[in-house]
Amino acid sequence: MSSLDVSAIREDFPILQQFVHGKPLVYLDSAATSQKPENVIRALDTYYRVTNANIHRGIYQLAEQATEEYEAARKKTQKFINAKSWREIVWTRNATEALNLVAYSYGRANIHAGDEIVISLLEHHSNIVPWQLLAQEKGATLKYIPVDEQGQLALDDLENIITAKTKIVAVTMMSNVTGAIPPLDKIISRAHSVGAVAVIDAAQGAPHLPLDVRALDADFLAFSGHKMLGPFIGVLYGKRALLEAMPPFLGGGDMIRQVHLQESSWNDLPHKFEAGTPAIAEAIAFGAALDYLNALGMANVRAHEMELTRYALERLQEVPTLRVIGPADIAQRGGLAAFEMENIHPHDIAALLDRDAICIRAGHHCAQPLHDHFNLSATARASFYIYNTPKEIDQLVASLQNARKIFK
Ligand code: 7TS
Repeated sequence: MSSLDVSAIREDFPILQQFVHGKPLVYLDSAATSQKPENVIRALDTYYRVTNANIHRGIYQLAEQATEEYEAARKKTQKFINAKSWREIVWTRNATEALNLVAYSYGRANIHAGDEIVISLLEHHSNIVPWQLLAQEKGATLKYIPVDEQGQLALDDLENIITAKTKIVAVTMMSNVTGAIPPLDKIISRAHSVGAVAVIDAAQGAPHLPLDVRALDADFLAFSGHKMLGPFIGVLYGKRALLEAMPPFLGGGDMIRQVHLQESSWNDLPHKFEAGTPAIAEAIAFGAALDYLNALGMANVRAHEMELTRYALERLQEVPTLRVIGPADIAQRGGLAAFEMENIHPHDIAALLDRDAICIRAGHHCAQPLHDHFNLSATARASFYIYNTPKEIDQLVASLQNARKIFK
């Protein structure tokens, strides 16, 4: 019994009605990008048919309406993550750009030689490389919170990793490989006890888990709209006092108050961080995606994914030589299963599954240090969302059994 009415949900996703290679599409790659419901597609369509104008400058009806809808979507985002103010919500291209914004703007103003930046072995490259660049430029040290054998963060030594020298702690809310959901409260309170800021990569967390930035006490938090039913747009949340004190990231129109020949002054938050014409239609349609998720309830989304994951882990055990990585405890993991199979490369698994119209991902999933740690060059990964069913997991397992026979 699902917490969601999945057959009704599936009706809302046009792409899921599709046949690939003559078979119904089984989409198990939502960790890469989610599919989009009718109301999001309609919001994009309506924007271009009815409202299209540039925002924040036109003194005419269309421009005012576009601005109003764009800013209304920001307020929906504020509510969705329980931020204190809409000024704390900055639109970006994606989670990657949001994390880079923090590394460039906050990082370059606050990190000095000898400082330490702490991240974890679970991180996606988006939450590794910006910190490497910052540490190299400033002569700072990059340290890693290790993982245990189940692919969950090991916090036993946290006090020796996050120290008085630590200025930034940047960790994921959910691993896109092991699915691990780290105990962020412990990490954030340790960061704050040494005066460091906590940056949370919620690219996988925000789409799948209830999220309250104030309860979490995150200083910065980044996520991508496209992984949570929305279009290609990203969000950076930052505590207002921190954002106010930060220098701009990109310069240009909209982010300024006044421009003179040699210097300029900056616009109010959040516009200071939104140079140039933003992704207006995408922001508005992201608001529609949040309407959709709010109507389902994030607690129900989480419960549905826990049920599916429990079923998937159980059924995948039936496939000989298949080994799933990640925590065994469902409460500690999100809705995905990365795995390896003896004698079959993950790319071959994905290619064989594609013949059955099953979409999974194969590779290092932009988490190469984690794969290196486990001595894996690649894994195959099935990831789940609100529209996936136990029947699709049965199809996945049948197709994997068939792949094993072919490669035997
Ligand atoms: N952080 C995590 C934890 C992610 O899983 C991803 C994307 C990102 C950051 C970057 O998001 P972007 O929207 O800025 O690209 N993860 C994946 C994935 O697992 N497969 O494709 C993209």
